[in-house]
Amino acid sequence: MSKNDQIPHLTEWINSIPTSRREFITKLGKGAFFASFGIFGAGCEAVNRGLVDRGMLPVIFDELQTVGLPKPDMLVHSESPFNGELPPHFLNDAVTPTHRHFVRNNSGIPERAIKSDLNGWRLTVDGEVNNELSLSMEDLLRFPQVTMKVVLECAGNGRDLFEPKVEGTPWVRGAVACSEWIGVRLRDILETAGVKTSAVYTGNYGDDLPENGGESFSRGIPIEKAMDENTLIALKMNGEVLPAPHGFPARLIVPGWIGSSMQKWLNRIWVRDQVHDSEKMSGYSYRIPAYPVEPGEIPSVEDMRIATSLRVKSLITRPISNENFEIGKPIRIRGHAWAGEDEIDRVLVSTDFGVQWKETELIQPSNKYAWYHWNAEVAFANKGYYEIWARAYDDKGNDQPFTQPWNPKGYLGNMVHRVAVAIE
Ligand SMILES: Nc1nc2c(c(=O)[nH]1)N[C@H]1C(S)=C(S)[C@@H](COP(=O)(O)O)O[C@H]1N2
Ligand SMILES: [Mo]
Repeated sequence: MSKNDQIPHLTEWINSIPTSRREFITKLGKGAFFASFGIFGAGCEAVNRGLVDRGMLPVIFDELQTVGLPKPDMLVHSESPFNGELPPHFLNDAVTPTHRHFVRNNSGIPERAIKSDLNGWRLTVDGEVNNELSLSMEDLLRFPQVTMKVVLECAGNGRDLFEPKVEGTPWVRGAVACSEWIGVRLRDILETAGVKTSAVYTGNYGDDLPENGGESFSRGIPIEKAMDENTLIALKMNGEVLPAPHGFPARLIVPGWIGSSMQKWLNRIWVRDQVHDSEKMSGYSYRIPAYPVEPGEIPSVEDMRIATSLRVKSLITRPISNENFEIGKPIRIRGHAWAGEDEIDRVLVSTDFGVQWKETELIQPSNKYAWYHWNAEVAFANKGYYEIWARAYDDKGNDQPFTQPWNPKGYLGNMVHRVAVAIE
C-alpha cells in the first residue's frame, strides 16, 4: 500500500500516454526515458534539439522544456496534456516551492502562456452585470493586491487508491500543494461590474484549446463563493508572475474548493442566471453521488452533485516511505492537514496498524485556507516492518476513512495515509 505512494504504476502510466509516445518508451526502455528527462534537467539544449531534429525525441518534449516541465523528481502521468505530481516527501515545506507544485492540465498549455505574451490579453466580465468589463493587466494591478497561502488540491488526488479502479489520471497523493498567491479579489472586480440580483453562478473561461473536438475546459462557482473576500484572481505564485503551467497571466484561487474550480489562463468571467452548465459541470465531471454507492456502481446522472469543498485530509511528509531506522531510535514524523472550508481540530498517528492513536503537535496555518502542520516523535522497540498512519479530524466532527468510499470518477479521495518503515 504505502509502496503505491512511491512507485510509479508504470503499466497504467504507460497506458495513459498516446500510442506514439508509448512505442518510444517501450523501444528505449524506461531507463532511457527517465535518463532523457535528465538531459532536459541538465539543460543540454543542443543535445536535446539534436535528438528532436533526428526524430529521436517527440517535439512535445521541446515545448515542455520551454515551460520547465517536467519538474525535477516528478511522477509524470501524461505529457499531452501534461499531468504530473511529486511524491509526498517532496511536499515537506510549509509553502510548496513552485518546482514542487503538481501540474494538472485538461488540454494543451495555451500559446500565450508559453510565450509569456500579454499582448491583447483582456479579462472580460459579462452576463448578469450592469457594466461589462474588459480589463487589461494594468487595470487589474490598480485594484488592492491580496496575499494568501491556499491549499490547491485536485479533486482526483488519490484516484489511484480507489477500488475498483476508475478511469482518469491516476493521481496518488501528490496532487496537492500550498503556495502563496497574490492577486485581486474577484469580489472587487464583480462589484466594479455591478452584479445584478439575477446572478446565480459564474462561468469561467481560459485560453485553453478545446479537448479532442469537445468544449474548452470551463467551470464555475456560485455567486456567493465568487463574492467571498478570499476568492482571488491570482496574478502571482510564490512571488513571481504566474508560470505558464499554472495559468499565466491570471487564474482563479477559490480557497477550500477542489482544484478544478481554480480556472487557469483566465480570460472571461460570464456571470450567469443559472448554474453553469458547461461540459465540465455536467454528467459525471467533477460530480459525486448524492449518497454512498456500492463500489463499482454508477448511479444515474440525476443523482450526481457538483463537488465543491475539499474533505478533511492529512499527508505524511516524513519519514520517507520505506526508510530504515534503528531499534529504539526516535523518529520524527511530520506532515500537513487541511479540511477545505473547515478547520482542522487534531491529527492523530498510529504505529500499530490503527489499534492505538497518539496526539500530534498541531501548528496553525499562517492564514485560513493554508494547510496546518503537525509533528510527533515515535520509536520502535523491535525489528520488523511497521507503518505510520495519520488521521486528521475537522471541527465539524469529520475524519478520514480507512478504506476509500467509492464514486464513479474517483473524486475527493481522503483515505488515511500510510507510510512504511523498516526497523533494524
Ligand atoms: N484553464 C484551465 N484551468 C484549470 C485546468 C485546466 O485544465 N484548464 N485544470 C484544473 C484542475 S482539474 C486543477 S486540479 C488545477 C490544477 O492547477 P495546477 O496545474 O496549477 O496545479 O487547475 C484547474 N484549472
Ligand atoms: Mo483537478
